[in-house]
This record gives sequence, C-alpha cells and structure tokens, in this order.
Amino acid sequence: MTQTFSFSLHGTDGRARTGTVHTPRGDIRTPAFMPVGTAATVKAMMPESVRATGADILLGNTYHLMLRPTAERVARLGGLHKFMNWDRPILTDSGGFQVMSLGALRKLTEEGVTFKSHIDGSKHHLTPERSMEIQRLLGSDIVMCFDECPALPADRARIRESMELSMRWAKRSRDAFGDRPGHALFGIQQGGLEEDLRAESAEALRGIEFDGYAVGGLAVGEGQEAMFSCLDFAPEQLPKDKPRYLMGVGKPDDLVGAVKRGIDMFDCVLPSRSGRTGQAFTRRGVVNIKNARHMDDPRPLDAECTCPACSNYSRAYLHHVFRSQEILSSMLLTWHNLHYYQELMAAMRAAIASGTFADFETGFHAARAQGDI
Ligand code: PRF
Ligand code: ZN
Repeated sequence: MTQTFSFSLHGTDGRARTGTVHTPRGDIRTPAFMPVGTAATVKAMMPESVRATGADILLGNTYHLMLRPTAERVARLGGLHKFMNWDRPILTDSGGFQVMSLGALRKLTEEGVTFKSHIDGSKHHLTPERSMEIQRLLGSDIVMCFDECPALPADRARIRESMELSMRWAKRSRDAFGDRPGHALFGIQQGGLEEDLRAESAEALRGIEFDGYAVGGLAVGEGQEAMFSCLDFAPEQLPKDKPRYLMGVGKPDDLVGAVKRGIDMFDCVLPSRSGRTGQAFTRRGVVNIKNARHMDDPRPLDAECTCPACSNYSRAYLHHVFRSQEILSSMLLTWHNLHYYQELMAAMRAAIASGTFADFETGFHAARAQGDI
C-alpha cells in the first residue's frame, strides 16, 4: 500500500481522462462515482454490498455527522471507517453547502456560518478551522475546503463576493489542515457560470496548492445546457495533473457529458435516493417500478444487468414490494442503481483507455432513445 496520496493519469481521449487516485486506503479508479453515505450509511445498503457494486470510495457529510452522532463521538469510537465498517477511502464534504440547503436560520459572516440544527434546533457554528477539525476527527481521506455556494440564478456581484469569500476560506482551510501525509485536501472552484470569475477562482486555488480540485457551484438550478457550457472552460482552468471533482452531479447523461469535458470524480444522492422512490436507471432510461404496467411482467428490470435485483427478481415482484412499501424494495432498487452507475463509470474508463469515447457516447444516447420496452 502507498503511504502517500497521488494521482496518475493513464490515458486521455479528447478532454476525457482516465487514471487512478492512490491513497493509503486503496486506489480510486477514475472517472469515479462516489455513493453518498451522508449519515455514516449508504441508505438501504450494507457497506460490503456497496463495494460489490464496484465503488472504490464513499462520500460522508460533515454537516450531518457533526450534529449526530458528533465528530468527537465518532473519533472516540475509532473514526468513521471503523464506525461504519468501510475500510476504503472516504471523502467528506465540508458542511457549508449543506448548512445553506438544510440548516435553519443561518447567518453568514467572514468568520463562518452560524445555524440551527435541522434535527433539534440547537445552535452551531462552522468555520473553515472547525470544518477541518471535524473532518480530521472523522478520519476522512479526502477533505474538502469550507466554501460557500450561491444558488443560481444570482447576480454577478453576489457571485463574485461569494467566490472571493470562498477563496479566503480556502486559504484558511489549507492553513488549518496543515501537513497530514496520506490525507488529501481538495480546493473548490466557485464563480457561477462566469468564465472570468471561474478563472480567478482557479488562479487563487492554484496559488494555495491542493491535492485535487473540485468544480463547485454547479447543478444548483442552472440546467444541463448551462452547466455543460461552464464545463467547456472550468475544468481546463484547473491543474491537469490533479483530480477534478464535480460536486453533487448527477444524472447518467450529466456524468457522460462531464467526463467528456474533463471531470474525474462525482458524487450524487440520485441513484440511492431514486432507489427508495421506485425509480430505476437502466441503459434504456428511467423505469418507474410503481407503474401498473409492471404488475404482471415476469421479465427482469434490465436483462443485461448482473445485479441481484435483475438476476433474481421479476419486474412484477419489484413492483409488488415497492407498492407494499417493503424495505426490500429500497434495498434491491438502490443496489441496482448503484450497480448501474458503477458500470457506467467502468464503461467510460474502458472507452477512454481505448480511445473510443465518442463511440461510447453515441451508443449511450442511442440505447436511451429506444426507451424501455
Ligand atoms: N460546495 C460544496 N459541496 C457541494 C457543492 C458546492 O458547491 C455542490 C454544488 N453542486 C454540491 N455539494 N462544499
Ligand atoms: Zn440490475
């Protein structure tokens, strides 16, 4: 096992890249999709099952874990990996984004954010320094800078102000993180959809120096077309020799379009959350298992899929357990969706390595155009 954190690029095809992030807890094959384990669990999945879908790394959340069970308690119990029984890499988000989307009565200052817990209304304070401390107590392998992300649309002045604050917080995050061999700190680019603000942000982050760079502030209401336009320039502004992570994205076609534009890592609740609401992602698009047309259908969800839901159960059965609100419904559909996402990433890695990404993309869109049959 390597004792340091590093990134090696194995191949490129156009702007698309494939490589490996090496960490002391194991390798992360890129492009990578990170399932979301917000509350120290990927909902409805045992960690060994998450691994069986092909995941190399999970995402955890500072915001949720600081409130419950608290970072100090997780540390006393031996850290997040031991606590949740996942010994591979964990990336933790820094909390600011979740405070803004979930926290009640939040107050933003130069120092940080004060907010009330969405669980019990108790008052909390989060700063770059405290976020670094929490992520260290959790034992996170990839720590994210503390940043602020405005919802779009927002006016340019507000986006600039927020980006500049995030860059000051990035410097404070770097200073507070210190030198921790084997652990990585990622900077987060902000700047909305504006090319010059994104460039300024990238410049500020490059000056501070990070182990990886995230594109933040996208998928916050701007739509896919606008997001792709931004990704036509944003990843290129970041260092080529470090991993690039697009935060909180996305749908399968978002992932394909973002990989094409130079993104290496993703996280999103979509496959796990959709699994619990009866939406299944397949090669031929989204299948809504609650639809009555599946009631008598003896065929699997996706005949080409090798996951347990597709290998052992019919659409009729999956429809039945969903309609009956059985826990197994969430388990099977989450497994299927995470498996689908990991197969998609594996297919993209193989296509980039063999220089056939354009063909892959054509096939991807053609299969979806056929629709579910
Ligand atoms: N910053 C952080 N976490 C995030 C985002 C961000 O901009 C996003 C935006 N899509 C998701 N998660 N820290
Ligand atoms: Zn399946």
